Amino acid sequence: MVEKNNYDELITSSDYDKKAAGEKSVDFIEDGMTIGLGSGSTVYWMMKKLSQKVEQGFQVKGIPSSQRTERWAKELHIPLTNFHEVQTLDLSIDGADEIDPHLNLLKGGGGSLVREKIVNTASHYVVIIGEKPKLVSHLGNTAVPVEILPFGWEMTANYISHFGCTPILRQKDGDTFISDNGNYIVDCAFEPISNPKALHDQLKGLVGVVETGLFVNLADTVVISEDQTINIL
Ligand code: ABF
Repeated sequence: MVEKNNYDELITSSDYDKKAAGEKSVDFIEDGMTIGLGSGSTVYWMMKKLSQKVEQGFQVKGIPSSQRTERWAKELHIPLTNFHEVQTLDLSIDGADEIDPHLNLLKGGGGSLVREKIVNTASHYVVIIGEKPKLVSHLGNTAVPVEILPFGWEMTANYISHFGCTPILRQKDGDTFISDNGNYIVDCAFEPISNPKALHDQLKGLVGVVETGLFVNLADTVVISEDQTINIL
């Protein structure tokens, strides 16, 4: 595996392959590990490859970060566990929407950010599977998802707007999107985010905010393709 630390070089090349990167990320999983199973289509390819190794006798147990991931794991016969049984994980493998040069992430496009952040935080090592277009100089090309409580959501959204965005209540199939945790998500478009941690802390401090899609200082490695990874510079 060629380890790349030249971020700029990676951000320009065009050859990426979601499937290949997802499958390559399985190399980080060792027999006997407890793993966090992320969410999203890229993670699906990781899980398909992992299920083949489980079929060959690989012993792993996973905690899913969304109900969709849990369904995939059951379909693919990947053994599951939960935080009642284990409180720390050896490794998490997850996707992302944006990845900056410090491996800070913008996540939550799929609406699973809260459980993803819990699973990632519980892990000793976090591998993100990302594709070239997701590598950005600053987070904020797309809106930041913020999970908020339904009670008083309009007040919470108004507080959020004071930080320079117009929170949009996420919809799905013509109705308000409800997360796996029974909460709402507002998508908040900010200018390019120069300090993701500061913005996360500001948002997280607001009454009614459950979690943000800004994942700061969590990722350890990003797998870009079958022969390219990025580690913390
Ligand atoms: C999850 O899946 C989310 O945090 C992120 O928004 C999404 C990425 O989806 P995909 O892998 O399909 O691009 O990781």
